[in-house]
Amino acid sequence: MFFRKFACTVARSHYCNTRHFRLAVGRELPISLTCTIITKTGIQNATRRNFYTCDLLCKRRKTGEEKKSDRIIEYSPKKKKGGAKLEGVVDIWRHISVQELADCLKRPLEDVQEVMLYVKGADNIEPQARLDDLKIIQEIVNKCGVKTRIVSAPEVEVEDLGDLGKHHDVSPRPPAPAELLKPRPPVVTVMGHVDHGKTTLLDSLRGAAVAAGEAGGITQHIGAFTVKLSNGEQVTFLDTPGHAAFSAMRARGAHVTDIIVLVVAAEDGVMAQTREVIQLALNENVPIIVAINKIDKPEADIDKTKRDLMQMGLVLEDQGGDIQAIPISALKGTNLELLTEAVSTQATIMGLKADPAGLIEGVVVESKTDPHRGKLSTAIVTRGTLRKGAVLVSGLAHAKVRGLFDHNGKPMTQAPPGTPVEILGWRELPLAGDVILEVETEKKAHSVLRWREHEAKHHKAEEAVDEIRKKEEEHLAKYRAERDARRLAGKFRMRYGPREKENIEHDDVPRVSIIIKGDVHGSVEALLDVFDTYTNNERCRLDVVHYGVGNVSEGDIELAKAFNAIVYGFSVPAPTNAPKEVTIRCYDVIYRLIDDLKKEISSKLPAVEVEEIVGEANVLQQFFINEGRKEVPVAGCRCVKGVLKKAHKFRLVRDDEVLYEGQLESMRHLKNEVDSIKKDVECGLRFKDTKVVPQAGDTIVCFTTRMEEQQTDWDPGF
Ligand SMILES: Nc1nc2c(ncn2[C@@H]2O[C@H](COP(=O)(O)OP(=O)(O)OP(=O)(O)O)[C@@H](O)[C@H]2O)c(=O)[nH]1
Ligand SMILES: [Mg+2]
Repeated sequence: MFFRKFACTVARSHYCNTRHFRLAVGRELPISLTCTIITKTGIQNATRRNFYTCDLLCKRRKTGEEKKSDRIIEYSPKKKKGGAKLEGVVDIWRHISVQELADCLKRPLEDVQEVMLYVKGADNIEPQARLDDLKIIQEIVNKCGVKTRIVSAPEVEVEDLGDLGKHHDVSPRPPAPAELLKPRPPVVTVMGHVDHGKTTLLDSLRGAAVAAGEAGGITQHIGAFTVKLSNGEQVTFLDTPGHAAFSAMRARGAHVTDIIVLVVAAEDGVMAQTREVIQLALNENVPIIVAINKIDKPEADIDKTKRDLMQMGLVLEDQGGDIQAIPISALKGTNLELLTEAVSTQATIMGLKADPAGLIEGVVVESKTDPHRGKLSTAIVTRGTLRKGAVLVSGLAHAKVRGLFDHNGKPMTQAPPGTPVEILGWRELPLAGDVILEVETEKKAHSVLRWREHEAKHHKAEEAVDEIRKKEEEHLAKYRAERDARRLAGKFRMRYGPREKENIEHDDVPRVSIIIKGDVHGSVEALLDVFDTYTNNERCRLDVVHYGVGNVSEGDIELAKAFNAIVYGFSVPAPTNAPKEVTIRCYDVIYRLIDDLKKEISSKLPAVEVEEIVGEANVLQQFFINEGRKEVPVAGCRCVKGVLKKAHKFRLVRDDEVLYEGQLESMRHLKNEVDSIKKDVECGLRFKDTKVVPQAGDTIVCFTTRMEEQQTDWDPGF
C-alpha cells in the first residue's frame, strides 16, 4: 500500500527528486524495487527516466556499517531570513513616501530613515521621497520586524489636501512696502488693425527691419524687446499681430501691458481690429495713446480718423479729453519723438515701480520648443531680479534657469523688473499668458507641481462628473418626452429584437483629420481658435487628432498614419525623411494654411448636379399625329431663348409647375427631323413619354446637367 502511494506521489509530481529518494532509503527500500513498483503502477517512461537519472543515484554505495545505522529523516524548517520573527502586517503601496511608511509602521520617522540606511537602493530618505520599488519597501518593513501586504494607494481626500495645498502651492507675494520699490521701465504694447504699421513703427524706434522680413508681410508672433529712447529712458515694447486670427495674442498683450499704443492708419481709419483693441483696453483699464500713422500718404485723412475714434468712445485731447492722438509716419520717422515723449509722460504719470529684490514674479509672453536649445519662453519680469540658477514654476511647468537672453539672442546676466527676457531651462513648456513664480528649491518646485497636477486632475474629474450629470439629465428628459408622446399616441408597446445602435461610429459623413504643429504656443492657439469657427461638421467633419508646439516628429507621423491625418506645420520646417504615404504641409502664413485646409475639406464634399439652361420655347399649339395605329401628342412651339438641342433634356412647365422632365423622341422643323432649333424658329417637339400632352401656353425648357465640385462655406472670418 505504501509503495503504491509513494509511486503515485512520484507519478503525480512527474519528477524524481531528492526527497523521494530519501523516502525510499528511509524505508529501507532498494532502489530497484521502487522502480519495479513504479513500472507496475504504470508510471510514464519519462518519469522513470527522470528517476534513474536523478543525480543522487550516482552517489557511492553505502558500507555495511552505514546500512546498519539508524537513519533519521529530518525535514528542516525553512530558514527565516534575517532571523527575526516578523509580527503584525502593514499595508504598503507603490510610490509610498518615507513619511507615509513611518506612519503606517507607527514608528518615528527617524527609525525608518535609520533602517533605510541598511537597505540597498533606498537612497533618498527625505520624508517626502517616494519609494518606487515594492521590493525595497518590503525589505524596509521586514527589517522593522513587520510583514507587508501590498494594497493600492489610498485615495487622497481633497479636504486633507486642502490643508496641504497651503504648503505645497505658491502664490505671488503680498505687495512690497513702498520704500523697497524702485522705478522700472514701462511695458508698452503696440496694437491695431492688420497692416496699419505697428511693426514698422517699432522698427523705426529701434533701428531694425523686422517688418520687411515677415512671412506674408504680416506679424504672426508676439514680440517683446527693450528700446532705448533718445532721452535715454528704457521702454519695453510688445509687438502684436493685427490679423483677425490672433485675438488671443492681442488679449495677452493687453493683459500684461502698462500702456497701449493704438496704431491707426490715417488712410483706413478705424477698422475691425482697431475696435477690438479699444474694447480690450477699456476692459483691462489700460491707458491708450493713439498713433495716427501713414500721414505721408496722400489719401491720409487725420480728421476723419479722429472722428472715427471719437465715435468709438475715445475722448481725444483735441476734444478736451485725456487721450493723446499723435499723427506720425512710421516709415518716414515723422513725429516719432512726440510719440515717445507721450509714452514717457504717461509712464511718469503712472509712477511705475517694482521691487527688484526677492523671489521673482513674471508673465510668459510666448513659449516655443527649439530643436537645438530645448524649451524656451519669452517672459516679462514683473518683480524681483531674474538670474541664472533660479527655480521657476509656471502653471504645470518648471525650470531651473540655465540661460537668459535678450531679444537679439545676446546672453544676459540678470533681468530686473519690466524687462523682457528669453528663459532657457524649462523642463515642460509653459503656456503663454501664465504667471511665473520663483521658488526656493527644486524640491519645492516638484511639490508645487504635484499639488497643481492633483488640483488639475480633481478639477477635471469634477467637470467630467458635472458633464455626465448634465448629459444624463438631458437624456432622461428626452427619453421621458418621447415615452409620453408614444403613450399619448397609443404606441407604447414592448420592443423585441436587438436594440438599434445609437451611435454610428463609421457614418458616411466625410472627414478631414489633421495634426497641427506650430513654432510657438500662440500660433497653435490661434489656429485652434480658427478651427473653432468651423461648424459644418454634418457635411464634412474636421478632426484635430493632435496638436503641439515644435517640429513635426516621428510620433506625429505615426499618429498621422494611424488616423489617416494630414500634418500641418505652421512656421516649422517640413521633415526631410517623412514617408510618402503621410501628407505633410508646412506654411508660414496662417491664411494660406487655412485656405489649403478649406480646399481639402471641399475636396471631400460629394459633387453636386448643376443644371444649365440652354434654351426655352413657348408652346403655341397642341396637335396629334398618327404613328402606326397610335395617336401621339406633339407641341407646336417657337424657340424664344437660346437654342433647343434634341440630345439635351427637356422640361414641360405649366403655371410654374413641372409636368415632365425627360428626353425628346422627335424634333422637327417643317417636315424635317433636325438636331437643334435656333431662337425665333418654329418647330414640333414630341416627348418620349406619349402620355405627356403639352398645351398651348406651356413652356418647354431645354437644359443640360453636369457634376460640379462643392466648396465649403466655412468662413473663418478673414
Ligand atoms: N506710406 C507709409 N507706409 C507705411 C507706414 N507705416 C507702415 N507702412 C507700410 O504698411 C505696410 C504694413 O506695415 P507693418 O508694419 O507690417 O504693419 P503691421 O501693423 O505691423 O501689420 P501686422 O503686424 O500684420 O498687423 C508695410 O508695407 C509698411 O511699409 C507709413 O507711415 N507710411
Ligand atoms: Mg506687424
